[in-house]
Amino acid sequence: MKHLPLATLIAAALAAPLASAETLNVYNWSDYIAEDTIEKFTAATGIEVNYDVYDSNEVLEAKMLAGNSGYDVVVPTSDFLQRQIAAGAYQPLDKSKLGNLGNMDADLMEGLAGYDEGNAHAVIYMWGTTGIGYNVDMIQERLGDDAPTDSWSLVFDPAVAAKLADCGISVLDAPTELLPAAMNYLGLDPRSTEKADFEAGADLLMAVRPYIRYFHSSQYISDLANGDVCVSVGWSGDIFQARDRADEADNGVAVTYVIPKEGALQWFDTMAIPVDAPNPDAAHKFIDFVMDAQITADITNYVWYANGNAASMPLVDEEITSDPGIFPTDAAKQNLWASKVYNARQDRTVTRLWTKVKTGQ
Ligand code: SPD
Repeated sequence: MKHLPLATLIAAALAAPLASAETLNVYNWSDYIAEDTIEKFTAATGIEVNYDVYDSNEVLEAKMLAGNSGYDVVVPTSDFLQRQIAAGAYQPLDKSKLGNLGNMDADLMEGLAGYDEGNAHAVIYMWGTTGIGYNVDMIQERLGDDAPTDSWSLVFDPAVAAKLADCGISVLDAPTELLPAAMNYLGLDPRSTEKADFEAGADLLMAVRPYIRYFHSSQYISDLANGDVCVSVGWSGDIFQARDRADEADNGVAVTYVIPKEGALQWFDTMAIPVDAPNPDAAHKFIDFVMDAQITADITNYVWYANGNAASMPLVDEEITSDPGIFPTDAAKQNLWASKVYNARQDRTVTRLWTKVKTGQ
């Protein structure tokens, strides 16, 4: 037998426990978890976590449909979840391993069942709306007291948007959210899948395209907070995070989020386990850990998104539960619409129109 040098044997012995440590690979949206959630999970379970982030359902979907992503837990939005379940991308949850399932809000989970029959594959992580964040002073300076800050006009009316081009309008790079918002503004059904309606929405976006500085789904948090853009079509909690960052920096930037009076998309992000997850057992432990009332409350208190965990609500800061931008009023709820699941043909139409809008050609 070949004799190895002592230093090599010592190095191997030291490395052994690390090599055998259990790991979990999580793929979540950026800016979407409390600072200490992962640390607490590892302390509670001994499972090390590799944590990656994305800011687009399309990016996640490409990985899920290609397979072999290596991820154990991912966070698709409900409409994308449905399409990916149909493609066989997720494994059924083993509910015997999810002792905290009873913490979830029964009504919200029933709503999710419209996308995932019997809640077989996913549980709600967070939910929110897609609306408008704006810099209060910059808008006032440019549009005065008549600024339509409660309306999609702030972005979709070319005469208004033109006046805001210099301070910067950003828009989510999320075609399945922006086209319906534009359609809704035109008085069309935001859940329509008619080609002509998608085209009308795209035409409206083309009319304001010269005034849009960029399309991006995470950069706007810091840009709004720093006063580098003055209007962002964005996700509710992200805008509140921008407001929070500006407050903490004490930089004189005042950011506000509004659900426009014409209505907005309400969406649900969910936790699911890819069909080929390397460590489904650890994935169940992670999902169950997150469903703990205190852990979910900590996440909501940090990221400013509503969650689907009824037991966590008494532990959520009152500043959050009482904010109508996070928990819409009953009146605002009347104008919210749910994500529509597109088939492949509709998806191609939306993708083609979105490319046209983004390139401005
Ligand atoms: N920074 C976290 C953003 C989470 C947004 N989820 C996507 C919702 C899509 N409708």
